[in-house]
Amino acid sequence: MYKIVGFPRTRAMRVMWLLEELGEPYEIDPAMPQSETVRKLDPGGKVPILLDHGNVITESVAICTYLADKHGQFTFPAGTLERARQDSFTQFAVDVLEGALWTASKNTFILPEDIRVPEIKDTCRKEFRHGLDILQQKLGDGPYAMGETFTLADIIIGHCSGWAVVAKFDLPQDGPVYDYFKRLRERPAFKAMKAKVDAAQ
Ligand SMILES: N[C@@H](CCC(=O)N[C@@H](CS)C(=O)NCC(=O)O)C(=O)O
Repeated sequence: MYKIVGFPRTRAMRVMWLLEELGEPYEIDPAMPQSETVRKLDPGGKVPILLDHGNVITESVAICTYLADKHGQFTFPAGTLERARQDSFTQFAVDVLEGALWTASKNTFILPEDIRVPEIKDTCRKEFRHGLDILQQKLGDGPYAMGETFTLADIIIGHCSGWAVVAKFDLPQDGPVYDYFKRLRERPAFKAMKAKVDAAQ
């Protein structure tokens, strides 16, 4: 069985969501970032970490890519143009959406207080908002980033939308991006993941 090391209310949600989509059983060690348990597995002390038969995989996007490739679901095959487009969506989410959210989080509660720059948060909010405008232009007519096919790119983007709610970043109240985020939250696997995250509080 897969084991996720990492407190659920973190980027561990991405891996949980994908494992729920895959219908694969998993257990969670809710270790906190920078704890001894985590540092033993990842010198950076970051979560999530996936253990697959004792093999350690770090970085949420790498973990999701590994799992999707391994199980042949929620991804297009490597070396195809569809995969290149899917990876573009994923990298866009990490660079633009997560970049803004993570910079704001770091300057709110992660970095040592004496090196935080709280003023940066306004810029992060604007960058995020701009990112959503770009997302709207990138999305086609289909229900998901890659059209009819739900992929791990949707999981990374969807996770960023939930993070934005917690961070009190502005999100659209109607329109295609609003509908897209709502569609993601309505997936049974998302709901199953969310129930486990809420239960862990
Ligand atoms: N790029 C990494 C980022 C992992 C990360 O920063 N996770 C946070 C929790 S969501 C963490 O462990 N933070 C602790 C720290 O940065 O010291 C990933 O996607 O897995």
